Amino acid sequence: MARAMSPTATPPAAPLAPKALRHRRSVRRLTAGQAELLRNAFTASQGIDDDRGYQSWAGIHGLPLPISCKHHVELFLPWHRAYLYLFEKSLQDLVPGATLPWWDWTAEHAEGIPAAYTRRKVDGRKNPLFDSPIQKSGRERASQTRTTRAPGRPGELPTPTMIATLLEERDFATFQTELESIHDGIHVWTGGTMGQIPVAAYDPLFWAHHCMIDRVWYLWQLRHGPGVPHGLLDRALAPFPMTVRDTLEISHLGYDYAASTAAVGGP
Ligand SMILES: [Cu+2]
Repeated sequence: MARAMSPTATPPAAPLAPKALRHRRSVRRLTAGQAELLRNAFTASQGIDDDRGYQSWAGIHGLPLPISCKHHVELFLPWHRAYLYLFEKSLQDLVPGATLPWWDWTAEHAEGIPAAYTRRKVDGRKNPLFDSPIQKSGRERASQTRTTRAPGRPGELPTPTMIATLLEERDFATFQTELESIHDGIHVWTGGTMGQIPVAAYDPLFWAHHCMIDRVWYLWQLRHGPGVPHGLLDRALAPFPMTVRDTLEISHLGYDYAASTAAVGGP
């Protein structure tokens, strides 16, 4: 409280108080402090064995069975939005102020995977964004104890023009199918764990990749509105307690995408 309230002033009604939005930012624009929050949150999550921890969250996407993620179906974008939203909340329970950053692979066209994810150590400590263990029940093969990557050449990543063209598409179903196909390409380009759906989400880079996908959907919604066919709105996004309708407005979910030109704003 910065100012004392006069005794006669009416206190503001709580439900009308504006909800503070948490800003997701580009990986390359994180301040040192924001990057540290992110690493601390991943380290904390990776250190928890029960269903609040990283292994459990990663396992929802693929192995252990059932494989819940929605790919190549009409719920691809809403399902992954719910997934990221709830995982991000789990991180914020551990480290308040942590938000998922996006990996803008179009801007990384010349560099490939952002340095925040490729350094083994930061400040003498293990970098939790570099890799992650894969729990026993999550492995496709016994030897698959940790995540790996085998990226292609940076020049093979999508260009900004490809995304600009995609954003002109008016039809949601077409847009979603094309965005998913670009998304598939990044998984394959990254290689290793990310290249295989049953284990992809164990790689910490998965979340930054999907954050970019979610952001591109948001940019599309800014232009074209919700756009999702009516018949989909009440579809459930199992195993999450959410429907497609719940995912349409990101400000209702308490987050926003920071403009890519600045990294300002509170957590
Ligand atoms: Cu994916």
